[in-house]
Amino acid sequence: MGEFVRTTDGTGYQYTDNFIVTDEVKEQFHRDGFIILRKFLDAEEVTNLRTALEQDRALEDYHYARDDGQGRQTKTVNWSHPGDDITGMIGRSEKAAGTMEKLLGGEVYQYHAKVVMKEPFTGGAFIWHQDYGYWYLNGNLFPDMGTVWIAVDGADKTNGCLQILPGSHRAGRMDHVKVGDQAGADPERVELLAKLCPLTYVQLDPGDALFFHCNLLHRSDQNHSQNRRWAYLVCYNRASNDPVYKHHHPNYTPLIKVPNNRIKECGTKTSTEGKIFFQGPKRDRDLAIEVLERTA
Ligand SMILES: O=C(O)CCC(=O)C(=O)O
Repeated sequence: MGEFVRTTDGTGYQYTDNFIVTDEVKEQFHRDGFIILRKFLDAEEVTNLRTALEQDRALEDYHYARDDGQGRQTKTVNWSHPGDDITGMIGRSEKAAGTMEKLLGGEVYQYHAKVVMKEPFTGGAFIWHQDYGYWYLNGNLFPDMGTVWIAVDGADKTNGCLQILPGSHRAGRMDHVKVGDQAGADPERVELLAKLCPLTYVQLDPGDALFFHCNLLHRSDQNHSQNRRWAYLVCYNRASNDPVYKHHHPNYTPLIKVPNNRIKECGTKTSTEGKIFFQGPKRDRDLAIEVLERTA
């Protein structure tokens, strides 16, 4: 990296109630592999979400850690179905699910949701990967999948914000190889692609959201700062892309969408009801690593 560092500062759309996914927005998503919606959650919504997550016992009870290969661990809590609490209402909202449907071109369902907890001074790193690098192994035949990554806390270069290679999704799914304790995209390919798709730091304020395609290469650094970096992610799959293997994420389960005002109506409520948390040893990365080992 030279002195000049690309960031997403100043890019993206300001989300308002009138926001619609125009052809231009869709074109951008297909060209770059992502769009940013600033103030996707307004101040009240993101404050409620943060408060709810901070009070949510499930984060303590169900989180799991993975070695990041650099001496630290990533900390994540992951569940299958949207419930009726604030996390579920966000995932089921028109502005999240409806926007993703327009970007991916058809009905979607929640493939899973998660909170990535990058704590001050201890938060771990994620190596370069495509989500479809894992999800392909789960029997999702088409890359008709995407994630909305919502900043619960401010995310910048100092606390390990997401880094992306814009446009890299157009390279298609890449081989993923074992790197340390994680499965990451072939490092040589990543390096070559980074020359054409310059690395960009996704700096977001609380409530801002990144919608990204499942083949977009992304990673994030450890958190060496005093500022926590939590994010809430909802991953979607097209209804038409029902996975052909039974695995630890759900098959097509109709998503009951709700109007955006239901997010505020929820206040700071959280509930584990109907969510189905990952507790056992089968996680995306474990599974991916196992499959890689079996097929190596
Ligand atoms: O939030 C991050 O830093 C990265 C999360 C991620 O890439 C993942 O959970 O697959």
